[in-house]
Amino acid sequence: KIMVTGALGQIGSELITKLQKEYGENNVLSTDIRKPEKPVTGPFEILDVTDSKRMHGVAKEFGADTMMHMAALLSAKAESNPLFAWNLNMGGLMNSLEVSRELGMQFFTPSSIGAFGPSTPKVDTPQDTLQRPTTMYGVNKVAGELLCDYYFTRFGLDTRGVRFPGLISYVAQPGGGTTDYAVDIYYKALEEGKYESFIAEGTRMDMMYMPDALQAIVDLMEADPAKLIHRNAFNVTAMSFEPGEIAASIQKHLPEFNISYDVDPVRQAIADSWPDSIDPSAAVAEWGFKTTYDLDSMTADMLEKLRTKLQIS
Ligand code: VAH
Repeated sequence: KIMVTGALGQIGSELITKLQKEYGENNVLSTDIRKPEKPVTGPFEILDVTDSKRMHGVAKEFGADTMMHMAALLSAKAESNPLFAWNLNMGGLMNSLEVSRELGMQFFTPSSIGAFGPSTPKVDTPQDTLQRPTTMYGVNKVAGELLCDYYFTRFGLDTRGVRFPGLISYVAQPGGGTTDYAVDIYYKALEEGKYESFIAEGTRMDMMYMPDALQAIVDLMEADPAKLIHRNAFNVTAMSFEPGEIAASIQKHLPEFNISYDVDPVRQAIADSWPDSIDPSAAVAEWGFKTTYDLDSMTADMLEKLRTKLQIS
């Protein structure tokens, strides 16, 4: 029985559906700080992850044996409110680790390519390397990776996690991220036939289509623990592209589409501090990580699904 925090977020909202399909609707408890706008399937509880008592009570009441902690403030939002980001990201993580320890739950939370900084090797970033991020989000992610490792070595908690790249999806829009341009561009391509990118041309970042990200979570959580050398910060990625390349991929479907640039210095600085492409070989070797979508197959699927969602022929 799996409890998910941040169930209404960009990953959470699709993770719920994936988990219900894999394990049954009533075995997945969705929690989030806000009420769902439209009814969600399966059990739902309002939960502010900084409220440890309520988190413990909700987990115990549900009989959860697995915690997937997805509630967090993303990179750009965290930069605009670093103290709040620290309290939410680290307070929420500590609470979810403590509740998982007290109730003997298996634990998952994602890290990010944001856990790397400007002094990290930028191309084929290794699994084990220098991590001196220059954003509050990155500080939270590095501290989170270390905290999850600590709970494994000190308390034997079965903590697992991946460093996600930018995630692209059509269900719930990301909120306050730096890679969000790669989601916005598909909406704007269909709605306006053009997109003004806040990330500069040539800014290469790792990305992954949401279906592959969700499968990675399930595969890691079901992996044989004896085979895991790493645990809480597996590099995972499907592709690496810069705005011009995703624009070209869209133009194969919408030849009139054009991209222009109005760079946001804050999010550009964040993007510039991250790797260009990371090396996922440890995830492949230790738990069979694989992806099925590349840029062009993702673009085809995103445009098709968004035409339906946005009611655009
Ligand atoms: C962000 N989408 O932009 C998130 C993610 C690697 C990017 O951490 O902050």
